[in-house]
Amino acid sequence: MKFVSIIIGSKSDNEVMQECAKILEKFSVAYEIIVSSAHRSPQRTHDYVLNAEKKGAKVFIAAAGMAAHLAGAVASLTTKPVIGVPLSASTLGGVDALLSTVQMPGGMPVATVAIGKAGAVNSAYLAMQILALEDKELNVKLKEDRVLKAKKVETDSISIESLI
Ligand code: RP5
Repeated sequence: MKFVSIIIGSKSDNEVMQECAKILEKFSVAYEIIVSSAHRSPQRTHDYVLNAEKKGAKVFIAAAGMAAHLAGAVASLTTKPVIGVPLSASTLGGVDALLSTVQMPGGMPVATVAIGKAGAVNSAYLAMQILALEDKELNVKLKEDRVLKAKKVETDSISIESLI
């Protein structure tokens, strides 16, 4: 079965990454979420990625904080698209994870999104946009979502004008 694989570096990353899971659920996209660390459990990460690909993972989302090598490690194990979510888990506020995740060498891409909650949400949307290349029904849902977002901007503008 086709699904999105979400790997988080620690249980402490789960709360933010539930924002990603919520969006996938809203669009009825199958996913699984596991804890596996590039540093603390490299063998588990290795075995999981190979197995997940065999089971039908089409896109990987890897989220980690601090010296966040998880997305890069996942990218080294698969040619499926890997989305990296840098998380704020230290006094550096996620900039450490951002640089660790985004600065991949040429030929080993990690599509890196924003730090924290916005990145978690965008990782879900980006994963769905990738799946939607071959899934017309999902593509329609994503287009409808954009229409709703545009309508919301219009509604918000009206309430601001009425305050003047
Ligand atoms: C990273 O270190 C994890 O992704 C997490 O964001 C951070 C801190 O992990 P814990 O010490 O909370 O397990 O590997």
